[in-house]
Amino acid sequence: MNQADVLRERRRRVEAAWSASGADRPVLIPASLPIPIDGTDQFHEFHAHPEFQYLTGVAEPGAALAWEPDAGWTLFAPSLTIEDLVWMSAPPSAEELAATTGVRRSQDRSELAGWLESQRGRDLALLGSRDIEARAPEYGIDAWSTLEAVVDEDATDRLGQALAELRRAKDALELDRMTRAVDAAVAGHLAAQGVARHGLSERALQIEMEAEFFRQGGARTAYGSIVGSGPNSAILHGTPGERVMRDGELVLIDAGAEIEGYASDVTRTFPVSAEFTGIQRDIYNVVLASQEEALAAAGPGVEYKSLHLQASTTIAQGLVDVGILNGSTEDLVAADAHALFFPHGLGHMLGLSTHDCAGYLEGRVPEDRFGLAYLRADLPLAPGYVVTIEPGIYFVPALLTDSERRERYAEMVNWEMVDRLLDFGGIRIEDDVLITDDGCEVMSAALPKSASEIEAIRRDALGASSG
Ligand SMILES: [Mn+2]
Repeated sequence: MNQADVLRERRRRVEAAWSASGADRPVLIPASLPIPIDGTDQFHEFHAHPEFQYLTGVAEPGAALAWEPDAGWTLFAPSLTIEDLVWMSAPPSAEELAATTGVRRSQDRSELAGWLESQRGRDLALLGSRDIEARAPEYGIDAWSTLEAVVDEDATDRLGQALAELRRAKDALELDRMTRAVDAAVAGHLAAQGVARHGLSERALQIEMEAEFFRQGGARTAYGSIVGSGPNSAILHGTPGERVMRDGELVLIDAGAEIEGYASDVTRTFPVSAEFTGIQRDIYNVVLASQEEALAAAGPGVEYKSLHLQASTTIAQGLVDVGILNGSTEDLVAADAHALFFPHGLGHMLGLSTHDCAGYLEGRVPEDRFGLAYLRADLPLAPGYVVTIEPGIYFVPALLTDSERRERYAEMVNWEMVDRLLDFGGIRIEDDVLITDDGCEVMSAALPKSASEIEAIRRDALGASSG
């Protein structure tokens, strides 16, 4: 696979989609600029705008890509001053960028002002980062307002939507990067499962796991790693702290590496000791069954929302079986009773962003009912899409001690049992899934998830550390 060829083909598809949506004006796609940290001479970690990164395959701060219907693509890349080069490493030259991105007309960014000047009188579509409007001088332009460049917001929306839809299906270069990101995530999770033990802090697990991400080629974590032990495992976006884990508790780790801009996003939950307790195992197996059913059903043409509802039904039935819910699964799901314990969506699109673009089909919006409000994808799946499948069951004290909810669900929930489980924490199992022509491929399948496989890993780990 020649990277520049794949990127050229990617841009050809974008041009075709833009032409089909009536694009007759120039488009500018700034990469975005580093964001200063107030009160210091430092910057936040740089994240290129995903639209720029998708179209060029690179993440150069302060660069911009331009497109004209008649003249095609031009890449403007900044060069640094000698003073800058004392503090920063040199960016790739225009020639080097032409070779990696396949944009033959790659120029120094000092040409950008002239390019904009030559578009005078034509309305622009402005995709990518809009920071250029406020920070024009940092792109080498005097001031946005003196350019007489008028941004056509309708065209910007239309072309942005067309681009987002194309980004759903991943091409060979994207899948190569995502596969490496997922492999690094799997290695990191295994490292954490290999060291966890009574008396260790959440932070210690984070350190071992993230070190492995980096050893495996990760450039950074795809998002702030979530490591929650005991009751903390019920905090959906909890950050690891100094809390020390204890035998009898669960640990939930939701973390992924990022490689060349692409995210992985994997969750496993395991016991601090070598075995799950009885109730932990029962609830674990409910979550696992709902996840495996969704994986078995996922494939082209399948509505993501139907997978979410199917998982909700399985979770409701499982909670009836363990004695936490009462009633028919139909009534429980219709009343959103399952969402007291599964208060998020089944998953999301994955790619350049952890929650990648275009999860909702155009015209669809999130429903405001409790059981669906946090669903981040509502569309029919198609080959090449990468999504996460991540059901969970949690005991979130804030939800479960709320008097209004306890009244509304007085009959449907066994509140005495819930009260005994308020410090249980939570269980989530998440894999990254590529939709194929006839089903799906679990990209993170190398990370075991049956209760017995996890217990075998934990037994090995504890045996090794005590021996
Ligand atoms: Mn996720």
